[in-house]
Amino acid sequence: MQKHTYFLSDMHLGLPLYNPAEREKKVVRFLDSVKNTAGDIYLLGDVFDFWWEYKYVVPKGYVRFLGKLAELTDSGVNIHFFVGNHDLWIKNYLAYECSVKIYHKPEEITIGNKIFFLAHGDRLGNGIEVKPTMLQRVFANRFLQWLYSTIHPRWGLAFGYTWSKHSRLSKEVSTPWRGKDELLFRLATKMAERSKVDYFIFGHRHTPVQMDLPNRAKLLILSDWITGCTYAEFDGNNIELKEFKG
Ligand SMILES: [Mn+2]
Repeated sequence: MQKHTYFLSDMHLGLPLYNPAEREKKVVRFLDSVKNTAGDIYLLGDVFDFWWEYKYVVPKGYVRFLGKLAELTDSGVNIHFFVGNHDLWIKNYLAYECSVKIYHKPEEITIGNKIFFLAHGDRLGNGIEVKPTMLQRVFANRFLQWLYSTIHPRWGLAFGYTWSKHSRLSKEVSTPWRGKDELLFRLATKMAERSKVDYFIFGHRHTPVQMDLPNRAKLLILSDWITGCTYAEFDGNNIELKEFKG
């Protein structure tokens, strides 16, 4: 049987809103439901609402989710983890403990006879990767990351959780999709005109969208798993946005 490929994003695990325990269980039920059909699973960012790992310490929680990732990779499913703007500080713990492959940049990937352009969807613009903002530069600065790591987790993680929750509540609660005015649509259109990419798949916008692009390419935006649960499934020939009903 031809194995299928699945794409999901923006689970924001740990966000203390809309029943976080049930959200984690729903994601786990989804992963369990595809374990026999999946060859590859792509997690396209903001899997965790906030993640910071220290040399000997990782955040509490997520045991069902992490256990399911390990179970799937142990059984031969490839799990790919693109970091988002909420979990860009993922280092090597998940790769080591759950055999997940971590990506810090957008990637062009061939699956079957189709070409996919995959990214979380932040920091993208007409020049593909746009100049980071001041805050993004601070977040990505190695020295500041090292400095932050020296703060005791009691305070380092507490600060991170507060920032993350505030950031979600203040500006990132799903805003309506503006169609052809959206940056991700314009970027994908421009790329589709001059590349062989078939499918552009992003998260970040928290609202499911499917739009046609030049050269018969398609743009797919995944929903979050806070209030929705739309994922994309590729069967080797066709791709479809689907809602998880489990
Ligand atoms: Mn998000």
